[in-house]
Amino acid sequence: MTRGAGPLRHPCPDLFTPKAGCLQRFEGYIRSSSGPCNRCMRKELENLRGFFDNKDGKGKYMTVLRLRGFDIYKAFLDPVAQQAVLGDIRSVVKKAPFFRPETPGGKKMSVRMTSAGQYGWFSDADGYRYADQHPNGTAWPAIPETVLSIWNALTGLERKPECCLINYYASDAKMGMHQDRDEADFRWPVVSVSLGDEALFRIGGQKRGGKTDSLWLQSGDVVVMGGEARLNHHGVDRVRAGSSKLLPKGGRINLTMRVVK
Ligand SMILES: O=C(O)CCC(=O)C(=O)O
Repeated sequence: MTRGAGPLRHPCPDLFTPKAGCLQRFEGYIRSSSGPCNRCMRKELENLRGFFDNKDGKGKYMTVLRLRGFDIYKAFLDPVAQQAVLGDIRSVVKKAPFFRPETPGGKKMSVRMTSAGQYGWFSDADGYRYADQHPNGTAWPAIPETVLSIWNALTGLERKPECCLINYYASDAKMGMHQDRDEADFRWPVVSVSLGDEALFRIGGQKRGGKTDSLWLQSGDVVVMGGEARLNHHGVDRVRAGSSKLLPKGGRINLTMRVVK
C-alpha cells in the first residue's frame, strides 16, 4: 500500500512509531512493511474470536509476505473466524445464489460468482461491469460485518467497500490473469480472502505477459492488493482438491472487497 496523502493512508497514530506497550504486548508478531499496527488489527478483530489471543497468553506469530507488491497475511483468519465468515457468506448465497457469468466473448466462466454490497460484479456480452441487482432482479445482500472487519483491520480506511465479490471454485475451476479495473478509483485497495481448498495464485505486473510469481493461498489467508501494485495482473491457475475441510463438499471460496465508485 502507498503511504502518504490519499485514501490509502492508515489513520493509526502508531503505524510508524508503535508505543512500547503496543510492541511489547504483541512481541513476536511479524509486521508487514505496510498496513496497520497490530494494536489496531486487534481492535478491529475483537469480534473474530481467537485471532490474537492464545491460551498461554504469549500471542502467536503471523507471517506477512510481500510478493510483487501484494501483501499476503498468512492464516489471518483462524479456523473459528473462518467458520464465522463462512456462515455469513452462506446466508448471502441463500439470498443471492451463485451464477456463472459469461465473458464478453461468450464463454461461461468456470468460477461461479455472486456478490454482497451495493454493487455486484457482473459480466456478459456487453462487457465487465458492476450491477446494482443480482441477475434474479433482487438487490444484493449487505456485506457481512465479519467480512467488513477484515477490511477495517487491514486497511484502516474510513471508506468501506461497496462490493464483496464471492467466487466459488470447484476443483476444476480457475481464473485467468487479469487486472481488477472496473472500479472508478484505483487508489483504493482490493482485499481478498481465501476460504477452503488451497489455490495456486499467480501475480504478474501491470503489463500483460512478462514474469510472474506464484504462491499457494490457504484457507484464512488474506491478500491486500493496493498502492503501486493495485493494477498488477493476477489469477488462479488451479485449486488443490481436498486440501481443506472447511467446506463440507470441498472447493474454494474467495471474497474480494472493492470500492466501486
Ligand atoms: O480467487 C482469487 O484468489 C482471486 C480472485 C480474483 O482475482 C478476482 O475476483 O478478481
